[in-house]
Amino acid sequence: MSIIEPNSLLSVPTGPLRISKFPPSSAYRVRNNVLFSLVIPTYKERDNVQKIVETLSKLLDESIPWDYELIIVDDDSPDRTWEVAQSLIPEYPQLRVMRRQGERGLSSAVVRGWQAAEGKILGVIDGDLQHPPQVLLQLLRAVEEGADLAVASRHVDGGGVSSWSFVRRFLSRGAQILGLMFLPHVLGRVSDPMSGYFLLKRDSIVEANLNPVGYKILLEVLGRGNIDEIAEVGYVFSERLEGESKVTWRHYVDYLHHLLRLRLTTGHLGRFRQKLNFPIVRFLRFGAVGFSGLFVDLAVFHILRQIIGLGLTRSTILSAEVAIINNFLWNDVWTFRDISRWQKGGKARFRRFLKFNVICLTGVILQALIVNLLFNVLGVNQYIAKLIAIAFVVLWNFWVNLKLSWRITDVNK
Ligand SMILES: Nc1nc2c(ncn2[C@@H]2O[C@H](COP(=O)(O)OP(=O)(O)O)[C@@H](O)[C@H]2O)c(=O)[nH]1
Ligand SMILES: [Mg+2]
Repeated sequence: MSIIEPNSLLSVPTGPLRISKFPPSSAYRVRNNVLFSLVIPTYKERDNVQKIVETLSKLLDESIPWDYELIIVDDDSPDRTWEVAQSLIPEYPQLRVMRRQGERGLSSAVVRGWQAAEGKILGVIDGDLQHPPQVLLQLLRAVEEGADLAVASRHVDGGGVSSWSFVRRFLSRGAQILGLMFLPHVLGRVSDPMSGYFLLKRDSIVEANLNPVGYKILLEVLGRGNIDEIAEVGYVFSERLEGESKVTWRHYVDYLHHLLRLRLTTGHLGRFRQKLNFPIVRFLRFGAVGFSGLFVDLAVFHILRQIIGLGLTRSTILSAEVAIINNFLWNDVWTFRDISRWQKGGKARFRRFLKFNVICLTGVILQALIVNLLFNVLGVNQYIAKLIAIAFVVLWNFWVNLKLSWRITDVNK
């Protein structure tokens, strides 16, 4: 076994974004689990990192000495924030640092940090000092006194935003109202669902399939966690002194995407879909890809026949194959993206492609059999027979590909 330096970087958890009941055994620290793990996501915060670590360590050393850990999750910042953070470890032994290189994004950074965390209480705070550290102790007390979740809120007594422009205030409130209309059972539970400063009991999100996009990790926790009691503590979002905000228009689009995803997978609709146990969204994508394949098939067929002058049979087979390749690629990068992400490499992809190909070709044979059966034996009109056969084969293609090509044991809609 190799000996790992005490101030080496934390390894980045891989696989689904799920928090296990028991913390991971840490390779280089022999100690009991700590009470509280606070994740600090950073991206280009080199000038803030020392100050935030210093302030938080001082605060927590006074209230729960040795019973906490600070986990900086840096997304491989070009300003090398992770390196600055790492150099602080000797001085702040409760600090751990993760440098993520493959994935990016605030919400998933927080979940990756929690996955590596040892605490029974998990938390998140911005790394730019806009979240006042003192509020942390109030949040901690609330969870220790029984709350499943304690949220620092700008919209209760004592809360506010210090220097936001009218546009940002407007967008923030607009986003909240839209979310309330879309997902009242999630956003209606707290006064500031956009807050990025909160603590929760590990048990309340254990084994939930977290699937966050963008910035709003609290929505994910509220939507998928098992949360009864919620506490809120007011805070004023202060001005940034160093570095700059990473919020762009892209984050508003991500937010809409996130709302839609939560709408489809939580609450009544989510429960209905769970009972139905059919991956509807995936199936719709598969159908859309199939539809695109139809046009590819026809276009290639046209080129081969009219421009190249190839024979009918060859053109038919070749154009069908091009359509199959088209469909495979779209399905691989879109319909089944979440699965293919974990089976990287050209070889694995090629294997998926071969299976996809065989399954689709089997589908064609199946179609011929069904049409024959319906038309010749049962006397069904030939077009209706063809339509029934297509519907059946699309389902067949989808289901068998789901189970075999992109092998999936746990359907995470
Ligand atoms: N790891 C990680 N951290 C991020 C990312 N985007 C933003 N952050 C951090 O998340 C916190 C809040 O981001 P910020 O841009 O200040 O958002 P704002 O305060 O709402 O304007 C800061 O600590 C950022 O460094 C990201 O993609 N990955
Ligand atoms: Mg900020």
